[in-house]
Amino acid sequence: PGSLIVVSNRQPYRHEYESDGDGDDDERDRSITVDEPAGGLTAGLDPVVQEANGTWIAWGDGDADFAVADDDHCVEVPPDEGAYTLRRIDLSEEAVESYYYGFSNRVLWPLCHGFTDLINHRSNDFDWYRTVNERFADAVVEHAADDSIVWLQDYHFALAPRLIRQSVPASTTVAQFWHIPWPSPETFQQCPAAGHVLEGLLGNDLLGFHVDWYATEFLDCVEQYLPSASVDRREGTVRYDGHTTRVVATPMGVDADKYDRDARAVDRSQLTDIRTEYGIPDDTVLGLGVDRLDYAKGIPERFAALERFFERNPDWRGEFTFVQKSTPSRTDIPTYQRYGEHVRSEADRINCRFGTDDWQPIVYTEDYVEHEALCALYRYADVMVVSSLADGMNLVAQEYVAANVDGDGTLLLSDRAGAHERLGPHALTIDPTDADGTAAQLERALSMPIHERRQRMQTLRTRVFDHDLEAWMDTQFDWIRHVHGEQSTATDS
Ligand code: ADQ
Repeated sequence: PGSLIVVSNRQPYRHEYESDGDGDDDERDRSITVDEPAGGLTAGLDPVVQEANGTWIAWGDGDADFAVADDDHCVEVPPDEGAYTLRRIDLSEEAVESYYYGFSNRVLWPLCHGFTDLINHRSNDFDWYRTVNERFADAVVEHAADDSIVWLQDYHFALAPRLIRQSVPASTTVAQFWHIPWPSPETFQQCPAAGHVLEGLLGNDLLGFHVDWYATEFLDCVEQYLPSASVDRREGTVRYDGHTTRVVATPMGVDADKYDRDARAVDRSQLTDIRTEYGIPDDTVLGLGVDRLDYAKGIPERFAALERFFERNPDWRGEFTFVQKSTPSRTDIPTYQRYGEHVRSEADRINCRFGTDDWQPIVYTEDYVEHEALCALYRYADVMVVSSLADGMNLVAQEYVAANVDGDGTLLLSDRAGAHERLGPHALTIDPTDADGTAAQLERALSMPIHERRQRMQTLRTRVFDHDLEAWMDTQFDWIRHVHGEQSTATDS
């Protein structure tokens, strides 16, 4: 196949332009710092796009002060190598408010995670979502040629695939990966413009989800809301408006070797530094939670289970510390502000209830944690708790396993996270809404014989290493080649 065009909301590189302060705003006087790709997917895709000399199209968030023409601008990245073109779509504040903070994160995010009471659909949001999807689609069409592969990421672009499909050569493959869950038809009923969203996605030649049950629910929704579509469940295809979309489940992995390597490079002194910084007594057993501060992650539910645990096990007071690392996210949305306040006040309340002069049950922090410190926490945490109420996959659970190089940690994992499909039987399964049950699993983890802990972690590690990010990427491109081949055959005949 030909050129590769990746589309995502977040850009892989951010350039910060700092003026030298002389006020003339001359570009040559500015110093430029570039943020490298952060986060699993971006860091994983970047080398692939580099190798393909492709194009990456993304919202130019944070580059607003760059003096360019009013239009989008293109830069060659990485900065000194120029392996591919990053095309930044410049969005107005109003567009961002409605497309990103609006339809994407006040409608599709709560909808797909089953929080229908948090859906907040404002009148212009869908129109802006469509306008932004059109902008991205137009940009893709400019770059697409015969045999190009267009690969869209996530729920910010439900409408673009159909727009792209209608305007590119038949030999161009349009694929998308949907990183969050897909809801049941009953929940999907609450989606404004539901038909447009489904039709948009059916412009893809390939549509990927993390796990089978999201793919199945997607097909259920298509059957229910687009009666003229024909769904072949055995093949996993939908035929709609003269076009076929293949729907697959391809669970994502993490760069396991990197976490393994980076965790081996840290030593106990880094953990000692972390303990000193947060006032964690030296000999306490460590629990860990690492999440974006998002209502889907079940952080208050986790705290409720910890409270139950300390009620039931007074002997563990002073002996077990839970470190919760949260990264504030989407803070322009009031629901997220309220959620943050609730999480912080619950941590305070529990700390007041059980804490002593030299020990706090929960060390809660929203500070930025460097990758090295994160690896130290992953390596030395005795128990990791992932208690999502809904979660497309959850990469944190897999990162913990990959970085747990001494092989003696225990993972408590929500049965509502996509990651449970892969890791379920070997982690300790929890129902995040059941505080008693979760507290009991924590007790079990803390009293588990070392040989059982090692055995479980060994199996988890095998799974995480066998299905790492590279394997996922290979699977994606195998499927893309497969549908590309099917298309060529259909075009030839
Ligand atoms: P997220 O909801 O952001 O991703 P997750 O899969 O856990 O959730 O990925 C978060 C990433 O950010 C991880 O790589 C993690 O290391 C990092 N991170 C999170 N909190 C951090 C912190 N406090 N400090 C440092 N790093 C932190 C969405 C979906 C998931 C899906 C992914 C990928 O919601 O279900 O697994 O996309 O498809």
